[in-house]
Parts: sequence; structure tokens; C-alpha cells
Amino acid sequence: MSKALDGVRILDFTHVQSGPTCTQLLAWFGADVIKVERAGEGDATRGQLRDIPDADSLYFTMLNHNKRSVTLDTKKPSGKRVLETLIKTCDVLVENFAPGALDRMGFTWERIQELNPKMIVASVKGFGPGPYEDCKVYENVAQCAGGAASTTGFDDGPPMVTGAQIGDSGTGLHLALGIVTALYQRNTTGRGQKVLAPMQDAVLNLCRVKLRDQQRLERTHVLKEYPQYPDSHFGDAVPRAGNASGGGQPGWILKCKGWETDPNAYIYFITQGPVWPAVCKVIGEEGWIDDEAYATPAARLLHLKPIFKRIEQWTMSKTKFEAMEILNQYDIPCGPILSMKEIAHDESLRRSGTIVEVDHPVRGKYLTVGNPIKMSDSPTEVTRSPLLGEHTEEVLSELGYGAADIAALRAEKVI
Ligand code: CAO
Repeated sequence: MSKALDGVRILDFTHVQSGPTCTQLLAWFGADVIKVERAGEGDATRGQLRDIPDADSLYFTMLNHNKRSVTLDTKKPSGKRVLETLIKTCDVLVENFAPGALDRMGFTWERIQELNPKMIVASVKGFGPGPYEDCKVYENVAQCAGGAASTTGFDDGPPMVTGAQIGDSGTGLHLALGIVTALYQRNTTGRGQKVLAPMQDAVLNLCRVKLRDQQRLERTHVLKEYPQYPDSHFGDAVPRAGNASGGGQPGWILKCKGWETDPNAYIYFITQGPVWPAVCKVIGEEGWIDDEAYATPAARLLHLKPIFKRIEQWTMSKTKFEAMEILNQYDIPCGPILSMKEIAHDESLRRSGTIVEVDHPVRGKYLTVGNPIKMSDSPTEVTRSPLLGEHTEEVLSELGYGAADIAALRAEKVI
């Protein structure tokens, strides 16, 4: 079957996590992704957090599936010439170097336009224009500067980062959307364009509801669905909300049977308005259905802590999976806290191709996260990440380099 991005060629100048997640998605949608890496060393993540000596790390393999790898020293003149040929023959250049690195290499936007006016140049940077635009940025810096950390955690603790890589993988997703949109626009304009996804901006986009709450707080001085209500004070900025739901339906994480020994024996429980009578029946508090202190969502906001304490007495008598089964019979929205171990063994995620087992010639079999976006006419087959420089000769031959040219580049240590 054909793929959505068949025929699109990506010059993948990305490294670490944010850029590689973007180009991996494009590869899964069918683009030919040619990853250009420094000769000898390659993407730094190949060697980071290694669990098997001399094998590419899971950090690298899990971010670089379905790509080809070319080694090239793009600071040497002959390496620059190869890069120029690649620029002329690719549709998109994706990069996430530190600010200014591409310019210092001699590949300014103007130069790239000269070489290929149809080229889309897509970049991840830590920050957009402003005081921090020249800064190097990693995941947690973006989480902090994008508003996520100040609104995550508990009121009596410090700001907290989340395990979801919203700064890196979140920005990669934003960039991928920018790229396919630019490709679409190029169909009518015939021109390339610059696409920029700053990590701070991407995190803020994902924290949109917190900027909503900031404005509600400034207007009303209270956020009634936050755990600070009704007992403690609000300051002038959105506080950390613990495990409160980000929407209009109050929720919290509650203990389940086994919590004393299993750190993940918990369930997320949402007291959605329409199913309040069902919640009362399940936990054996039918009297709350008509009690005016509990009967309406507005009245319940004053009593959320004792309500969740009472529901927790019920959830503690069930495992998280038993609770799920019972609550779903009543359409009560809830979710088990799943450990990575449980997710790794989840049969339905494996069937859907979201958890995939991949075979690698050096490290053997390992699990990865496949394409989370499912398309009926463009299915994804996850193939292993390339070894460093595995496709250098193949790609150079496609670009018209003969065996003697390739040998000369190798002797010069350019590839
Ligand atoms: N041949 C020759 N030189 C190469 C090369 C190649 N194939 N590929 C890269 N280089 C050079 C770059 O040109 C750069 O050289 P100069 O500093 O002399 O201009 C150098 O390698 C290092 O690049 P870098 O500064 O991007 O790398 P770093 O490890 O120092 O910084 C990071 C890493 C991620 C902090 C930085 O790239 C960055 O801020 N990127 C933008 C934000 C981002 O994507 N962050 C997410 C990373 S995932 O957590």
C-alpha cells in the first residue's frame, strides 16, 4: 500500500530528541528520511544511557526508526558540497542545532534558498525571538519556561517537571505539523518556507488551559475546582493543582487495593455531573443524590475533599482493574494508573501497533512505541534505526557519486 508522504525526501539534520521525533513521524508516514550525522560519532544519543556495551542506546533506537543514516563532516569543503547536493534533491531540511549553528556552517536561509528555492527549512529552537533566543535548551528547561512546571505538583512542594516529554516530543509533533502544512502550501506557491517550533511555545500551547485559569483567577480571585478551594488562599498566579482535573469535571487520584505495597495501585476518578447518582449508588451513599450539600456540581465543589475521601474508601476495597470494570458499567469516567511494566505487556497496545517489538542486528529485540497516529490508507511498519553511516554509500551513489569519489571522501574522513 502507498504511504501518505511517498516521494517526500527529508534531509534530517536532527539530533537528541525533539528533532528526531519529528522526522521519525515523517518517516512513518512514508517520507524518505536521510539522517546526516557527524562522521565517527553520530548523534550523541547513540552512546547515551547505554544498557548494552557498544550497541546503539535505546534512547537513539527508539527515536530514529525507518530512517537512513549518512555520515558527513559538513564543516569540511567536500562535505559541504555533498550537503549542497542533498539540499538540491530534498524537499525539507529539518534541524535542531543550537541557535546559529547552521549559519556558522555556511547554510543560511538565503544560501539554502539559492540552492533550492522549494526547500522547506524546519527548525526546533529552545526559544523564539526574544531575550533567550540564543540559549541552548533541553526538555526540562522548556517545561519550566513554558509554564508547565509552575502549574505541576502540589501546593506545598516545589515546581515539578512531568515524565511526558512535552518539551522535546511535544515540540517534534508541532514541527511535523508545520512541515506537512508547508508542503501543502508549496503545492500552490511553488516556494519553500521557514518553519520554526520553539520549545517554550510548544509547551505553552500544551498548557493552554493554565493560561485560561490565570485569566479566570485574575477576574474572580478563586479557582473553585482547584484543591486550594475552599480552605486555602490563592495568590496572583495559577497554583499547582495536584491531581485535580484540568477541566470542568472534578477528578482526583485515589488509592486502590494493594496501594500499601504497589506504588501504582491507584485510579483516576472523575465525578462527572451526569453520573453523580451512579457514583453515589456505587459507593453506597444514595442519600447524597438528593442532599442539597451534594446534589449539584456547584454545591459539591465545597466538599470535594471529603467526597473523594469517601469514594476512596470504596476504591481501596477493589483493585484498580476491578474498580475500572465496575465503574465503566455506569459510564463513570476513570482510568487505572498503569506502570511502564504493565504498558509493556499490554496486549491491545501491541495489537494496535503502538507497542512494537523490533529486531536490531547489534542489540537484538527491544520494545518501542510505534506510530500513535493511525491512518487507514497509510499504515506504519516500524523498521529498526540505522547503524551509524549504514546508508552513506547507498545515498552518495543515488546522488551520483562514483566509487572513486566515495573512496576519496572516506580517505579525507569526510564520511
Ligand atoms: N558535521 C560537522 N559539524 C557538525 C555536524 C556535522 N555533520 N553536525 C553538527 N555539527 C556541529 C554543529 O555545526 C555545531 O558546531 P558549532 O557549535 O561550531 O557551530 C556543533 O556540532 C554542536 O551542535 P549543537 O550546539 O547543536 O550541539 P550541543 O550538543 O552543544 O547542544 C542542544 C545540544 C540540544 C542543547 C542544542 O543543539 C540546542 O539547543 N538545540 C535546539 C533546542 C533543542 O532541540 N533541544 C532539544 C534537545 S533534546 O532534549
